[in-house]
Amino acid sequence: MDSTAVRAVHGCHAFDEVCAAFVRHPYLLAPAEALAGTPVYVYQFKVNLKQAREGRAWPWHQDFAFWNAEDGMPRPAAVTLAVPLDDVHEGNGPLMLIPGSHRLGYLGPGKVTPGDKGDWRRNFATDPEHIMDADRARELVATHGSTRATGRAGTIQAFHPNIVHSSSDNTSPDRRALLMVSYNSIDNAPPHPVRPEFLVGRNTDQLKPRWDKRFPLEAG
Ligand SMILES: O=C(O)CCC(=O)C(=O)O
Repeated sequence: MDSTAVRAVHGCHAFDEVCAAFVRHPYLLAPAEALAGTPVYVYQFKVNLKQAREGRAWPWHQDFAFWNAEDGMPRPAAVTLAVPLDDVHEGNGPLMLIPGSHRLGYLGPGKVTPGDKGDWRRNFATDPEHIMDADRARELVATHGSTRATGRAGTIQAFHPNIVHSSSDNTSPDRRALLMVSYNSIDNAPPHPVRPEFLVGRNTDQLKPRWDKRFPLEAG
């Protein structure tokens, strides 16, 4: 289907003060550091938009397959914190994850060539490169099951760069906007990134926590 609906917005933390404060909030930064096991910086910031009845699926994939092949990220020593900006339900295209698949390492489709630089624009379409073979994904679902990341707007979901995930079309009347901050270990920055800075953060200094009362986040 041809659509001019915006699919994603990237890199806002680099120019928008609210987004810059958000990525430094201790409620995000502390779990990111704990899960990465080191100080971190923002590798990628994006809001994936699935407009009502128009937002399209993402095929099964592992994020590290893209980050390694396109940017030369050395190791999957990163973590993504996803924060839904809308309530997410079964019908508006939730993330689907295969539990435990991050422990299996990189799963194909073929050999990942670090720094393999295709056209990055291609990977924002609905048929990106580096996706997983559909039969392989079906086998994994049969073995490990799958789970949908549904929940209220504002919940924080954390996932590993090797977890196999996908999402379905938004067939509902409700928008699904999902903010995703991918934090990378400061000792795991790609040495020679090529993709534009709005996709691959160039400021690899350790992020310092900053409380900000505009974000009255509740522990829960
Ligand atoms: O926004 C989605 O539904 C899926 C996004 C995704 O898998 C990704 O950005 O890696």
